[in-house]
Amino acid sequence: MKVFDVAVVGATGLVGRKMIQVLEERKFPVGKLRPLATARSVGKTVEFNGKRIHVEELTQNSFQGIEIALFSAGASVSKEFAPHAVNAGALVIDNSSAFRMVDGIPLVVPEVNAKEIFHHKGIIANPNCSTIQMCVALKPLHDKWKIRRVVVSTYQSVTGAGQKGVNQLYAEIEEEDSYEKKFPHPIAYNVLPHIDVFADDGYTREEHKMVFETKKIFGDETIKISPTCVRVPAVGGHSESVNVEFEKHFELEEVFETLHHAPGVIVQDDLKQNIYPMPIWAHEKDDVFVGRIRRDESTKNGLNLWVVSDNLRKGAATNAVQIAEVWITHK
Ligand code: L14
Repeated sequence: MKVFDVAVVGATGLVGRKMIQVLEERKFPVGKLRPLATARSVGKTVEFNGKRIHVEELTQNSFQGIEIALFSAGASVSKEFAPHAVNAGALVIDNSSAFRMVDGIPLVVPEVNAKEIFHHKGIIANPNCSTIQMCVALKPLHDKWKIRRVVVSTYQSVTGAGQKGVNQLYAEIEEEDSYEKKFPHPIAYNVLPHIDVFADDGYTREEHKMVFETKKIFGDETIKISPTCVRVPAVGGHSESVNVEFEKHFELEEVFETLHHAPGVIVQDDLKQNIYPMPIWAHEKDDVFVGRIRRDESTKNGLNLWVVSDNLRKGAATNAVQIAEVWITHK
């Protein structure tokens, strides 16, 4: 069987480590694995298929012989080093926001627009985590009833902000006095309507991503999206309250049926047993969980959903590895 030499850039970060774990779990045909990170992380090791592998310093020459490079070290690292990986002949799958909205660069959720994978010119962008899980849940519904407008509020895990975000939550709970503050306010016992940085229009960049990336992934500029992105002291995944207005009439049973058969979706909706999606259940799973499925009686063709997924997995590492899996089917 053909195997592929794979680099992971940002190998010691939360997403980078998850990428390596997911490559192993899904038995991706890896020849050599090359974990790359900034000089600070050199000396660390990662474990892959029972072997300890030393982390190497990321340089322009890191990509010799590499066929697939998974990037998750932030947008500035991607902008600087992805071109070197492409020049070395690698396919870059980039988890940062650097290239997502660049014309001609595919932005892919395999359940939605896998065919875009074959139009790449060296780089494929992995969408924002909140956007991925919403798109997986909405795509099969959009196909049937055509979405006019979405109002979404997110409840995002501290893991989205990386290890420092997780550390701040635990340090505050443990009442430690010295720790690096990742968020501008306490996150323990609190809720912050603020993810990524503010833009000039009063929205955050995270909210912008949900609007623009969804349109690009669906290939449909007509979908209207009104987002509010919120950090909550959760760890296992992002949650979203999603209110949808369709063009066409639907029956609620058809929505259940459609989601039940949708790829990557698991319906968790048994109110008598208090079953609905939660981050503690989504944690370490690769699916998108959908529940609280009910009609919005306040408008025509309205629907409410609650959508939860592990943002480090389907929202990042798993989606990236799934893109690579589709690509190698044609190699
Ligand atoms: O654009 O802090 O992929 O939760 C996703 C995680 C932006 C920040 C992205 C967070 C990031 C976000």
